[in-house]
Amino acid sequence: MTVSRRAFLGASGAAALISASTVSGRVQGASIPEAPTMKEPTMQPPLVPTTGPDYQPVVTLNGWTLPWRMNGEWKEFHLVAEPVVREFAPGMVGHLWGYNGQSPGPTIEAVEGDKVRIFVTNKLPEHTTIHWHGQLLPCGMDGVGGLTQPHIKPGKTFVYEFQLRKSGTFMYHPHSDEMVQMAMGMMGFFVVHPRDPAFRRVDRDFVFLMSAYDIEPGSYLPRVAEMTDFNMWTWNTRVFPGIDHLVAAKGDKVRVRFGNLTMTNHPIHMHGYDFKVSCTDGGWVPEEAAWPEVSIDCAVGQMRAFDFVADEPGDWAIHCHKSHHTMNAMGHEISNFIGVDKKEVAKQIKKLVPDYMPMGTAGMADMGEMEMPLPDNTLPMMTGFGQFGPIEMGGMFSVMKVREGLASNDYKDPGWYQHPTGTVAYEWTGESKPAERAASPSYDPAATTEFNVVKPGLKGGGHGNH
Ligand SMILES: [Cu+2]
Repeated sequence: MTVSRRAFLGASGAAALISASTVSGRVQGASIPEAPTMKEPTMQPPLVPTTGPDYQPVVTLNGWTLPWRMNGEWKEFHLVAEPVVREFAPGMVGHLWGYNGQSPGPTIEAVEGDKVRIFVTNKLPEHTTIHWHGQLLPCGMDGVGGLTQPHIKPGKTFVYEFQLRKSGTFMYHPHSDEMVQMAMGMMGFFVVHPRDPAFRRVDRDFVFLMSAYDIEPGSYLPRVAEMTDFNMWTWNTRVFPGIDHLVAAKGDKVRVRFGNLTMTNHPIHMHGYDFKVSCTDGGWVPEEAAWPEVSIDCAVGQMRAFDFVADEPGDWAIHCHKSHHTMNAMGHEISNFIGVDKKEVAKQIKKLVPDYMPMGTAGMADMGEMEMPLPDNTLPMMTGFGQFGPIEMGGMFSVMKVREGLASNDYKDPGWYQHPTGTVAYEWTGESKPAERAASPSYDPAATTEFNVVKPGLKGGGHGNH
């Protein structure tokens, strides 16, 4: 039997290593690593490690991984807490707080056993701290302002140093004026890879954090005192159709990891597959104990990962199953007009408000095809187009795109799935057989209704890391 490095480090080995090198070393000299910053809200290529053990780097939806430098045996990172402008989807930005140019902050990736030194510079107008959610570390590194450390005042830089005792799925966020700072978008993912590169290895590993905002249509700043009534439900501070698609090659082992820093739970559902819950923020679920699901409820403050083998090609929806969380900001106060004939009242209103458009007498699906005049900096409540028509979604919705023959590091949007002939639901006419139908009937949005004016950038399939 071969002894893997993991076996060597496992349990008592890792504990011995940690106590032998009690993490205390103060930074030598005055050199602080540079703090890279990100301008783009699009998915950046995975950051392949050039030092230390091999691992499969994660891909952060609409995000990036923070580069580090080695300083002796320490891996050094530099986070800057600062005001940022984050695009939620083409057509809307939020004036938020985040790290290194974006909200959420960059994903931190390191390896079990690594000693990490994380510099945190505060460029906010108020004090902050960072809590390393789920990490096992010395109490004084836990980042709870007032309890385990002084708050980091504006303009100051603090240093966190700890050894990563276990691999898994973690996050970071402030523990200092927490309600305001998380409502403003301050959070980030933290992945610790196993020291044994073969342990629970997958071919594609996607991560996102869920956050919620209350941004009045036409405005830019979240209302930070809101407790329950949020109107922007996001993955990595993005909403459909602005959320990157998750692209996988047929046959890949795929992992999706997510955490919840909103004020309510999110049942995350993916079509086309059953999958296993493989990891929580408490650690790996033993393979023999991993349970099957098609939806995973993620409570506030929790993280979950699920694994599956991508053996079924297609465009598979992945979304929160709370239907209000796959909607954007507009019109949650509207009344239910289903079955009401609004023609007469509409005539009266149009005399006063020429732009007025009655809607909702049959349902609200017409809102997916029409575009009402919207206030500036506001997204339609339901929007996005697929190859067959309006998708009528917003918020926490994306697509798992499984395709044959993709290169191992190809995350580019492959466009819509070309369904094999005879495999698409079809209209019954009493005449033709399914095999005679076109593989992918094309949909021309311009042909459907005179109201169908789609804003540039809102058609599905066009985003991703091109
Ligand atoms: Cu939800």
